[in-house]
Amino acid sequence: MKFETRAIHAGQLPDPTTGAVIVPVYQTSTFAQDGLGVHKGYEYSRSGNPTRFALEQAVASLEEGKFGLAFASGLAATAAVLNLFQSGDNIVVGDDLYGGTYRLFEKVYKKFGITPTFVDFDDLAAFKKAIQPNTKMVWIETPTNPLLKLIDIQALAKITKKAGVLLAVDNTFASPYFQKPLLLGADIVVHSTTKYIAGHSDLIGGAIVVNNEEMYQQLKFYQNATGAVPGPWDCWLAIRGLRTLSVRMREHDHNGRYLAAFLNTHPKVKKVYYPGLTDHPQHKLAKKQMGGFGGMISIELKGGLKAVEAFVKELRIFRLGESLGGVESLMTYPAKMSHGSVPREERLARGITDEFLRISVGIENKEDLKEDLARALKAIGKRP
Ligand code: P1T
Repeated sequence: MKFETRAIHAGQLPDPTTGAVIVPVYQTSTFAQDGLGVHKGYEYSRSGNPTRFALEQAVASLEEGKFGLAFASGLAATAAVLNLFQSGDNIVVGDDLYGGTYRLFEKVYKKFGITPTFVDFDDLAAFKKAIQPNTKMVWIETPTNPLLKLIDIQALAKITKKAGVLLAVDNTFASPYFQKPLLLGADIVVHSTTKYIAGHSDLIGGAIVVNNEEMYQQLKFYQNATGAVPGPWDCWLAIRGLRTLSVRMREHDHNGRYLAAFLNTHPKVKKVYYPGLTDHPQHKLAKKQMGGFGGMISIELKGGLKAVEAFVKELRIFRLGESLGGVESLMTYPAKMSHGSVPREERLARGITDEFLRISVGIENKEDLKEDLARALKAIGKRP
């Protein structure tokens, strides 16, 4: 079955007890047992819940992986992956990534002896060089948050396989509609389902997809043992969202291309970061590795913080806020929002300047979105 069909049917068979076409919200903490140790596959909703299981199967199917696991947030999913390791282990991490993921590596797991080595994302050889005898995993996002850099997953997977380490890819920005890391050789895919998968900015969730059964069992153990599971309602909303993932992603991509082209020629914009632009350094790779370029655009304005302030004040359709991947357009200021947890020097060194903005292009009418941006850009440099 093709992607669009799997999105609507995978893991979503009619309910066995009633025939309900839509997976029910199994809003229950526990399940009655017929006798000691005799049950219908579910015992307690932290260890397993039918609505969650439907979501887990659906996400696994979209990633063309064997096993899926759902979590209470993207960071909970990332933490579950990190629980696979122990003190003394090293993880090589691409240096452009979500600020919260950076914080989890740097401020939480590091103190337990799992050390991250951050490497220059632009350099495949740097990843190879950074792998030490105690390295257990390479962790990347591609495209990255927020600089929208890409890395060749297939080439990196060759390096990690040869070195005998795992490759984990946070696929949140591309979504499985545009990119399937497991098919390119990755071992673990992680999602913040909060974003494109659920797609409506109405829940926080995460997911992991793997092909290796032993690893799945280990991750499932940590899912239950640490307990960061999503509730049935959030799972239901995520399922409802992912059924339209293909339709939404096509629109995000369509609007993204349109607005990136507009911004790229605007005199008040210093720089546009969008893999769909021919001047993006990894445009060729984006065409090879991804099925589309998506709806994430980052820009640098001319005129510093003052310009940013004037610009965001004039926006009417774009909402100023943290997050991405919803049907509505959002404007994020990474320095104070998504990457507020990255130290200032570190952030500036990576190119996330004080005039840097990240745009999550929604699926509203593209002309309306363009007009909104154009009006707000016009306000830059005007006396109040
Ligand atoms: O917010 P949560 O569901 O826990 O997901 C964390 C996360 C993981 N990976 C990527 C690539 C992400 O972008 C995020 C969350 N990002 C934001 C909230 C943001 O505004 O960038």
